[in-house]
Amino acid sequence: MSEATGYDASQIQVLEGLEAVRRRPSMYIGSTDTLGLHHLVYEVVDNSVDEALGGYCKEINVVIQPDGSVSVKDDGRGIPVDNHPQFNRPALEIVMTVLHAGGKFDHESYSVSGGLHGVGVSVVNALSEWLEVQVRRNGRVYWQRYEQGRVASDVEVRGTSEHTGTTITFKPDGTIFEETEYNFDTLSSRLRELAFLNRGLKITIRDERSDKENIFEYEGGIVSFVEYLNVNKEALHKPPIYFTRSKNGTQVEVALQYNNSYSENIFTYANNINTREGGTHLMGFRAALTRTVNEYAKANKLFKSDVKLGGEDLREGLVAVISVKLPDPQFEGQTKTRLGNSAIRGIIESMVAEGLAEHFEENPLVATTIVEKAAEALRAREAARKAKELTRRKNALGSGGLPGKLADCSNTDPAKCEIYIVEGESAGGSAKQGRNRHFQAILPLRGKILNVERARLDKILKNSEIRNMIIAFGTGVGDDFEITKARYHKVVIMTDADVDGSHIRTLLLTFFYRYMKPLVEAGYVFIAQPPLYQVKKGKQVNYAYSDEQLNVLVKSLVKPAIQRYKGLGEMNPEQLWDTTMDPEKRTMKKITLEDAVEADRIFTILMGDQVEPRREFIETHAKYVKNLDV
Ligand code: 0RA
Repeated sequence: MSEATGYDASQIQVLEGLEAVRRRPSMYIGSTDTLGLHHLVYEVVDNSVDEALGGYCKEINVVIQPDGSVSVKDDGRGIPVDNHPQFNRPALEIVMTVLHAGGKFDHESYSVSGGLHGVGVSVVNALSEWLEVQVRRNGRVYWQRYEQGRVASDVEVRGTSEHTGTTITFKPDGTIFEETEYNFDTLSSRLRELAFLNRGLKITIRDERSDKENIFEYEGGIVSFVEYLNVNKEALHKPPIYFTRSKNGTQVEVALQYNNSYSENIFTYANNINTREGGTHLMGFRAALTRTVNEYAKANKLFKSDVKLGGEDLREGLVAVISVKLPDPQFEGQTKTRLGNSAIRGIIESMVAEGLAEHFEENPLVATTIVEKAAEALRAREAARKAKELTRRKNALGSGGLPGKLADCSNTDPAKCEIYIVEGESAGGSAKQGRNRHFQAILPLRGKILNVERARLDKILKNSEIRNMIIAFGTGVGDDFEITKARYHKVVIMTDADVDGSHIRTLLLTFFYRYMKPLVEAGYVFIAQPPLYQVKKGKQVNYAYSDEQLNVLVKSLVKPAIQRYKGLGEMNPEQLWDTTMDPEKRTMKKITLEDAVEADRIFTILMGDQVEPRREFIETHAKYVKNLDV
């Protein structure tokens, strides 16, 4: 940059701004782990999507380069390059280097404020080892390079172009991020979601490291999204219900479809951000759904007596996507993913009630199907209530009412306590002897637990293994689940390293995911990693936790004796402690729920009642299924 004009007071401000981002990156992108790393891409893509929302951009191409950089290309208007009067520098440079300049000087689309997104591309620039931007605009191609957020070259004209658009290529700074490798599937999931949410927008992703490619383009928008979520389930009506309404600058789009399962799956978005913690738009939707279906049933005399369907009855088998676009969204909650704008609740409720009522009038068959499904759920709920009472009463019995099979720990501080769910009575016995009884509790499971994907809560609660878990955890279950009552902050699944063990693990994870989701979200669920082999040479005993480790050990020890562990039961208590339970030495896999869409699909496929998709999934993901860590 030119010394004479460039380095004035405003430039010093710029450097201070970006320096603040580099000093405290988590304030701007949430974290510097792999989540934060992926947020860099989302931030750049969001800017391109903003162009699409304004009607200026039709296609976005993301490429993961072999050198670890990522490029995001769009065919929007291109970032303005003319001189910015306040800074006396090209607008492009300001957008890339000034915090919150975001650049939308004149913008009227729903760009996001607050939350993790919408912090601006300058944040990505600040956290990149280098970043290059190319702008196609005014018949020309412009280019500029930055290093760690600082201008490394003036804006250059590098040719001509008949098109408009922006390409941003950046390499995340390895001195800031703990992890710098991009995951194709993680990026793909978010890009697919964005393509669903923005009907007709074409988003492609190519991985130059592996030659993988995905193209996402959905003419059906969120209707396609609901069909995608339901693809392995049996829909009760086709196509999904869809309507959209706008009022005072707030737009709502709703697609929903019931299936014959018992779980609910609602995805809500505010300005394209997945509001995992729900919020006022979700409350408005729920209230409208309950009210409208009850009103329809009453007006059409579908019930003999005075039946009232509850909100929970209408959730059974419901798959819905709710997408609202609003000015100035307020994001609240622990992960800033709950929509807080209080006025939205009423607005959404009235818009959804109107849209639904209209759809029911025009499609009475669909309306009756939904009423019948909910009425059946109501009957089952009555039965479930009785079963739950039973669990609760047992809970209140003497000695804390804990299950007889539970070997509890003596510490009473949940944050320090762990519970091992152990496959089989014999392994359970070893674990009880080998554990540290101060903070480790053991609950052995007899055989397999019930497949919760194919049963209602009332039946699930009749299963004694499941009841024992609920009582031991102390949290309750389903709608009554309370994370603050958890008696352990680590729930460790410990099963054999064979097909049965992996099946039991999946059954348990499905149960936690469907009925104790906050437990998973809180990061309380772990999978123990017992060794696969014992490798012995004379008195020296080693353990291998993978085939790779085994190979290394065999090479270094020369002619050792190898024992393959088929089950936990083959280890004595001391070995079990040493290899799998001792916090000083063990490794455990934490279960995360980064990608709820994918998790739901996997559980449906693995545990649902359609055989064909499961066979296909297992054939194509055989290795993954063996090690399922959704
Ligand atoms: C500032 C103003 C305008 C567009 C943009 C920024 C813009 C930013 C990005 C980031 C990635 N792709 C982008 N595309 C556009 C409005 C431009 C105008 O008024 O012509």
